[in-house]
Amino acid sequence: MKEQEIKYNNRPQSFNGIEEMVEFLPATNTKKMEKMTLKKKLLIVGIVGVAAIISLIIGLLVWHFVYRNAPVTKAFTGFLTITNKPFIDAYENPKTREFADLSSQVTEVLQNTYRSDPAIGPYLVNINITGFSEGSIITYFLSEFKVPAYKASALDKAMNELKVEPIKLRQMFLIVDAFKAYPTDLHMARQLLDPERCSFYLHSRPGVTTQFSTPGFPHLPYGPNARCQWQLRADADHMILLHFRTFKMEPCKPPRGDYVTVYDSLTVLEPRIMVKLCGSYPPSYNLTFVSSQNVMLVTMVTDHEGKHPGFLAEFTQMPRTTLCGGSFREASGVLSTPFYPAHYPPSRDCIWDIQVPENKHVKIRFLMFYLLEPLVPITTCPNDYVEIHNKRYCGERSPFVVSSNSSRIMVKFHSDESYTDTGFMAEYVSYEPKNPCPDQFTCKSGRCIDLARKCDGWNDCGDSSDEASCNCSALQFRCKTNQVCKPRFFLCDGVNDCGDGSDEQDCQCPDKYLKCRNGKCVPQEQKCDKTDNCGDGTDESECGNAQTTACTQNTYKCDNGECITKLNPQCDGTKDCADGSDEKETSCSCGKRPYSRKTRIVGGVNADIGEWPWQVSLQTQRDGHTCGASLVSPTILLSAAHCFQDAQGIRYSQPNTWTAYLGLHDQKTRTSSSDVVVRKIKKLSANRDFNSYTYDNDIAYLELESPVAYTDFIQPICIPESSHVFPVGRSIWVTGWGALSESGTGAEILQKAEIRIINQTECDKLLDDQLTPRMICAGYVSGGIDACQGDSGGPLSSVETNGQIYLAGIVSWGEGCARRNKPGVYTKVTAMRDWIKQNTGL
Ligand code: 4AZ
Repeated sequence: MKEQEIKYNNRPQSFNGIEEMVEFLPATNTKKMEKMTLKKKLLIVGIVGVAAIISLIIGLLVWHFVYRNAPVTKAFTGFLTITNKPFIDAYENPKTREFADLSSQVTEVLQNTYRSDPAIGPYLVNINITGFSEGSIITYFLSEFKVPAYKASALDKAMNELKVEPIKLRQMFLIVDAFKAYPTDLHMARQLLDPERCSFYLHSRPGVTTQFSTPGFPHLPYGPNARCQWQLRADADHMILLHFRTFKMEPCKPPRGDYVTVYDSLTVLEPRIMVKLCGSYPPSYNLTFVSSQNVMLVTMVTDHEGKHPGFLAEFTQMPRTTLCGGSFREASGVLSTPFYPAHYPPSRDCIWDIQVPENKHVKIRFLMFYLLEPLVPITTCPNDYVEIHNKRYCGERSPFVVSSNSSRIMVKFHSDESYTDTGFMAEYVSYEPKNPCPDQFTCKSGRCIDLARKCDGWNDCGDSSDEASCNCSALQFRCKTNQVCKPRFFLCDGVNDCGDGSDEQDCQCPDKYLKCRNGKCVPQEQKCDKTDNCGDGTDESECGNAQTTACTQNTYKCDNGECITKLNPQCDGTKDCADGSDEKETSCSCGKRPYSRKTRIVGGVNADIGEWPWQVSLQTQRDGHTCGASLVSPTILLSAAHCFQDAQGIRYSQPNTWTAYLGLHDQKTRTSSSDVVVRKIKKLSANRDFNSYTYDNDIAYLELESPVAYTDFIQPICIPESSHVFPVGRSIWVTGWGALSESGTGAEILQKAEIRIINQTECDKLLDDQLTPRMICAGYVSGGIDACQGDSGGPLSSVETNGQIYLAGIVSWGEGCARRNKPGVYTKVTAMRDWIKQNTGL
């Protein structure tokens, strides 16, 4: 109402204004008045016109001088070859007279060459010779230009097309060849140029391994805002083998953060980057690189924050060879990229010509395949690739098979001049054309799998051919679209196992109802009404900001006694409790893996070193490894009560029967590995309510004789609060050195298996109603492994969305191991939270 009044009042006022002006003009001499008005009008038009032209000119001048003509700085790094001069050692040291002399000669060559091109010459500011290397003499340079903005792209083009001519300099005749220059970041190039500023020049000697590291390693972390370079050289006709023994940099934060770059060149040349590294790698990761020539450059650029140890690297030289591939005439054999498992060298081409006996056919099984380059389409594979039957393969691939319908197959490998990877490792076998997989199932792809894996609900072939045309058993259901049989316990578990959603279709609540985690349906309007209508907290757990509420078993209790409704608020990065206790450092510094990268292992189920640093091996003198356990503090382990039942005259219930091995990976090295810490047990206490018939309350804690220091291999896992929910579909892992098959022997290397939490009701049906509320079920998703004898007491580790890892369960029991439709049973840690707190104080 008020607004309208204002609008009404304003308008007439402004119209009145104009009308008033007209009215006040003298109305007696209309002619004169018209003339005057015309003159005035012309004058105004003239003034406006002139002003417009002036502004246009000013604008153009501003644009010309400030933008179009404004000088921009451009820098190029590159190299050229001097073909009529021998290399001498003194050229390796920028401080020698010989270096200076040759530098000034090449600078002159470059100056003359640039000047001969009008798109380049006038803009040259500076030339720096950054190094020489053998072959004949390769000269590396940095050239700087100042060029009007509008001529910058012409300069780029001219530099790209520039050719150098043989040049006579005073008495010297330099024949130069193979000029190449690439745009570079001047700031970075200049910083690396300064020899006083963290630059190292290293030459490998025959048979000697030369080490280098980030400044201060291993006692001091590397500095912030660092620009370091290590120029590595080998003798003529040699190549360099560079290996990072330790690599612990800041976790990757692309596109910024700390990174180390390895170049197949002596200077920073973008197209010669072999690898860019960040984060940390476990010692088992083969971080080894091979150059194509006798030089390499390692640079390190760090940002302004973080404290990390850095790297320790070493390099050796070996005679240059481009040999690879070859003729293979045996019935079977192995092939791999040059220097596998080191990264293959850049600029290589190999051909394997494989011919098996005439009456057989041949197939190649790629067991490892890593030809990954950043930002390269894996459909066309333009850079590095393997080519068979005119089809290119690249990227990172899980094991696959390529078959030939003849006795011959040709495998081509190509690497371009930038970015290298681990490469591939493959085996070829000959086979009877009529029976490609004796005693096994032949997948459509030619792969062979165990007969037992046919129709088991898992896509073992990779192309689902093992799951086609199966009769579903009583414990299975059939997916709608692809007709594949899947275990019934996959129904309604929130994961789209069929791919078409048909296994999750009839599980929905009616319209306007919300589905609770426990399967109940409640009306939508009950969501976030501060009443736990589901009975499991679902309808109150995702209500924006954490709200305080009455405490129930489904709410998170803060240290100040208040309870909040938010789902899994612990250590999620947001302070939800008024006192901040859900984010307190003491309870959040757990469940972290020191190594961010994974080792690439053949076989798949071996754990990586340092991947499960809370995993403990509990051993007895008589039996060796007997049970697993999880480290939850410097002195406390959690394990299963049933491991500590006296039996066969052995006092398993006594602490002095046991020894704990922490930081262990391979049982063979338990006494020799420096990563392993051994502790006797001071105190052992099983849950008094443990029932040895039902395995209810299967939990125990052990106290180490003395605390352990946390290392890259020893870390605690987080204990979840009782309200913590582990939803289906999230990665959950079981690990241990238990039996590899139901009646098999234990593993030497720590094993891991990705499994899935299974709906309690479904699992109870499968296990004949043996579950109690203190148990959870989890079944395997692929690989056919499960927890088994010897895994008991070990962790069921849940990787939460923030990457932190929580102890969801403790390996407890099962009907056999990895049997179809017989998931493993785990002690539910959330149900034991109070017992843990009362007994350990944690
Ligand atoms: C055992 O005997 C055992 N498949 C542990 C776990 C499972 C089976 C047996 C689960 O310690």
